[in-house]
Amino acid sequence: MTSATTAAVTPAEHEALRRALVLAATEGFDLGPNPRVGCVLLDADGATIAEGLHRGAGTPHAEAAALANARDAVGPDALRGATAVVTLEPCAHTGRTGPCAQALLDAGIARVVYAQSDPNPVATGGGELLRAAGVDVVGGVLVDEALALNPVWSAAMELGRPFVTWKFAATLDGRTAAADGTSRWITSTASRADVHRLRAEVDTVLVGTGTVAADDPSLTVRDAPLRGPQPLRAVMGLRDVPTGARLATTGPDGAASLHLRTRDPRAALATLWEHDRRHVLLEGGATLAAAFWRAGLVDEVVAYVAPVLLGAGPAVVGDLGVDTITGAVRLEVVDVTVLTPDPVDGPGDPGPGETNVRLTLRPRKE
Ligand code: AOF
Ligand code: ZN
Repeated sequence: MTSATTAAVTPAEHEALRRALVLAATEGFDLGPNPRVGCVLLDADGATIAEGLHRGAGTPHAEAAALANARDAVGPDALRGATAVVTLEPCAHTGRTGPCAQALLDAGIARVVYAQSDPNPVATGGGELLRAAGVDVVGGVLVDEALALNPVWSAAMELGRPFVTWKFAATLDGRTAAADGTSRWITSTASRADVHRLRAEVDTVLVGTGTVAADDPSLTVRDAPLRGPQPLRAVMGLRDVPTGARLATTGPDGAASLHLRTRDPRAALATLWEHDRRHVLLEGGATLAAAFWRAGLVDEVVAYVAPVLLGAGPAVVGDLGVDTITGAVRLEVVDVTVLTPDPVDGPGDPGPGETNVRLTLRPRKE
């Protein structure tokens, strides 16, 4: 990995990289299998020739978009000796589109400044390829900012599997239903709306076949703006999914479902990875959640907690194999948000109009 101090780049390059980060953050597509990437091309005086950004899998990469824009604006010759400033190391692979490192070389680019090294093992190597061809290459500038642009994508690429967020909604004593199975309404309208916002941020929602049998959930995004396709509705387990199950039969156009016939969380994630999935929202139930914890495959927790006590009923998570306090699974809290009721829900009404708390947590790294 190459790292660099800001001294290795000119003020114009530094400014261009900031501009590329803003471009990617404001106009890039932050869902699906690919990262948000921005690119700015500078002439020898540090003036901007053209900009480009990536708009989602299958569309041109940021570098290719910037090169095309430059050719339209000033013609191909203006690129000889130019500098490309990119938020991510240019790719070296032929995937959905061609290799950007080669495209930059072919255009006559003399210098490349990038932020994050490409963590994708399939695409990495562009920096070396360019350097070997005689291009002046500086990587590792504004890395934290570039990582913040694609935190889930970056984590998934490092892990080589989808990033897993476990979501649950429960009473203060960690129960998801009463002893007789009834569960309406434990969490508030605001909590339930927030779950839809959360679903709209992931590419896959995963439940066990037991949850399908018990609750028949539809698992679609309904009450939140959808910026991309509906998440894939994946079901894991050996039991059959009933032919009339909501998640297999109903849903808006493009809301696909997939049955993973495995009990092994790692195998399930490997299959989802093959389907280009980067972010899985684990939504139930307790046995499935326990299996993911036992396999060390939970990366984040989002907990909706209602001010309700039941004292009996199913717990949010099954047996974790913990029999003494030193074996406890310890998490750290990264965010606490109070979800206040909307006045139309009737503040103080049991259930819909109550105040809930959303906790975001991460497993502690030993
Ligand atoms: C992008 N946009 O601007 C850059 C990317 O599936 P492909 O062929 O589109 O390749 C995706 C990989 O290419 C991605 O994981 C990343 O490693 C690299 N660079 N990808 O989608 C871009 N520069
Ligand atoms: Zn590329």
